[in-house]
Amino acid sequence: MSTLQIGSVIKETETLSISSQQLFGDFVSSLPRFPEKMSREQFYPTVYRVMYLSRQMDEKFKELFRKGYVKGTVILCAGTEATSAGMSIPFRPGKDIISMLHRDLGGHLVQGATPLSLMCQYMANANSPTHGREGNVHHGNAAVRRLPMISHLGDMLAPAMGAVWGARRNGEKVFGISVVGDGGSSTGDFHEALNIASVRKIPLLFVVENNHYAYSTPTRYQYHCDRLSDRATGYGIDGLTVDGTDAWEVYNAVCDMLLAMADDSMPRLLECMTLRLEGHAVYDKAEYVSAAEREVWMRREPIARARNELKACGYSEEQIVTIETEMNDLVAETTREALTFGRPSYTAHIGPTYAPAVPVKLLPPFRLVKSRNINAVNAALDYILENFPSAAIVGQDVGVYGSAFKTCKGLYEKYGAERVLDMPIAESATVGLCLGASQTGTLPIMEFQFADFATEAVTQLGLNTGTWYFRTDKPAQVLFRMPCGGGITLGAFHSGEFEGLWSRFPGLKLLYPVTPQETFEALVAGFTDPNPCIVFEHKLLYSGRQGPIDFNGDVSRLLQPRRHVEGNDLTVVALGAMVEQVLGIAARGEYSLDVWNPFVVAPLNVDPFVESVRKTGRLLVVQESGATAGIGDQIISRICREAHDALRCAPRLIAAPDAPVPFAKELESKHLPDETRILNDIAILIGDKCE
Ligand SMILES: Cc1ncc(C[n+]2csc(CCOP(=O)(O)OP(=O)(O)O)c2C)c(N)n1
Ligand SMILES: [Mg+2]
Repeated sequence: MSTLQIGSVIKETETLSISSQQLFGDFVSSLPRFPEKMSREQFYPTVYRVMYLSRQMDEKFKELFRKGYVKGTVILCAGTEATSAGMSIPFRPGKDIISMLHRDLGGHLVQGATPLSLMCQYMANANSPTHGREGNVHHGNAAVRRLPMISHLGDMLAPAMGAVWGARRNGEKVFGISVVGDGGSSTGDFHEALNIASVRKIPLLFVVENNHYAYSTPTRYQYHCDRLSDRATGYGIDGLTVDGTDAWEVYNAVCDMLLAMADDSMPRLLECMTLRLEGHAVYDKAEYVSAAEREVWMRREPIARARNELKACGYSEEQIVTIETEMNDLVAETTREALTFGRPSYTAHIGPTYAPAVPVKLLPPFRLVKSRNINAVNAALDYILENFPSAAIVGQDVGVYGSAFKTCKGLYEKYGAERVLDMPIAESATVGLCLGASQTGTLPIMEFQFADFATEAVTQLGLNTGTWYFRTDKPAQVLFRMPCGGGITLGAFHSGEFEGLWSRFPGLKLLYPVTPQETFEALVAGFTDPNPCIVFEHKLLYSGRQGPIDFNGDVSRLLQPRRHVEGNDLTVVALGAMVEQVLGIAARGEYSLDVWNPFVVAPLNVDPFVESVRKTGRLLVVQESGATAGIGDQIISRICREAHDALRCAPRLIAAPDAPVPFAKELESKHLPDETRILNDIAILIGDKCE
């Protein structure tokens, strides 16, 4: 017989018929969660089991690392167990949003990650929850709201905040917990997320695991305030510092904060003063920690403290050893089983980077006899908000003001403050908010005021959002809008396109419409696509030519390159405002041009261009940005590789110089490609030199 105490309930089970893993699963699923709270006597046997297991798994990971079964950055949790287990127990698995850090094995265990799944993750074997795609500590289960880590410290906070926000918008009374280290608390995203959570009243518990070091850097070189929790005051929220080696103190603080959050729905900041008893990772001997410092730490060693508390609660040495033996058996059984799984294979386990298209019901048709692009954007946003109740627009000045280019005009009045939200100047955390919200039933649309400012969010958008599907098997459906491009004398920081930059991040879809019809379709298709999509809206084209919008309600075939003019002598692929320049030339009828807008800039489909080049034998690509790392060179190199036999001469690229976009009109107009340059290249390609 084996005894298992959960709170006050004692279960007796036949160890012969039920595996240790199953027993532990039962234990976790019967843990009391908020608003239930355990007494001290119930708490210690519960938490000790988790803490002890976490430490034993740590030891096993070390051993497996030495033996070569575990690779990569093996980050150990020794010293953090009381904080990790104590803070996580109250949260409701599958309901509340959980985002933990690399030393939170205990937290993952009480939130339902099985020891076997964790062991397989560390071994990166075929049974690993990320299929071996992601690093040891980057696991989670987005399907049950346990969001995975990425390496970039601080960037997990905003998605957790967004997931709480997204769920609460749908009436779910959920909370969230998101963990950061003392080191991570210096990142911009830490501050951006705290600020947004406070402004928007999002009940996320921010926990700082302060273990006195970030890698080798002591906290005196990281911040200059007494307590990190003091920073809460600056955001108008409550903060508290507790002894993170005392599980009961951590647990009580979290329970109290949850009660308070249920009352006022405000976020809270909890700093847990904890320990890192090993080096940063297995390869680090932590020689920078003095013997004296370590000796002080060891007096607070959390497992020994919890063991003593267990004795104080009336547990005999024999009973404690029974718990420890059960956990040792569990680790042994788990290791044995984990070692039976094979290695992942590229074909079976790598998985797609993009989420497959999901059938979207036929939407209502939409028609406008005449529109400019600016109205096309407004009409598309209105159409989306009207037809998708879970859609919400976030961005700077999108509310009453109607956004910088007035593309959101009237939407706030029509749909209200819960669906059109002004955001602080915090692009990175706003992207994170959108990513998180996409996981809990909200469909966010984020407007960047200018495409240039999206560089503030490269990690959140390019790395976190872009790789989300690959890492979690769950789509991240978010539409990002980027007003872009030059030609209106706004200088180097308000004229960029950056489509080449964003094309370097697999997982993102980039759409670049030109006409009002394309603009409407790009926004609706980008919104309904299960992947994160960026729509580039060229600012010069906002007030460009008028055209009709005739959308039949079918989004299934919109993401295709668009041919604007059919011709036989030269294939011209152009982007953004350059399409209009080329169309002006084509309209004069002097040359027979086959003019294309790729429309989907990434992932790039060059098949129609290849077909066109097979007809014309010549290729010109025209883009507004500099040549380096641009889409133009991507198109040319792909066509050279795929249709070199059809090319009668070398393709040409027209691009701006690789230089900042200058401000003065006279300078900018020379910087950007113009009709003269395009005509010149057309003449070269179609003329005698290209026979
Ligand atoms: C943005 C970023 N910069 C640098 C790193 C490299 N790095 C990984 S862990 C670490 C130290 C983290 O310290 P802390 O946040 O205190 O967490 P702890 O490891 O102490 O739990 C550093 C510098 C990173 N992961 N992310
Ligand atoms: Mg630290």
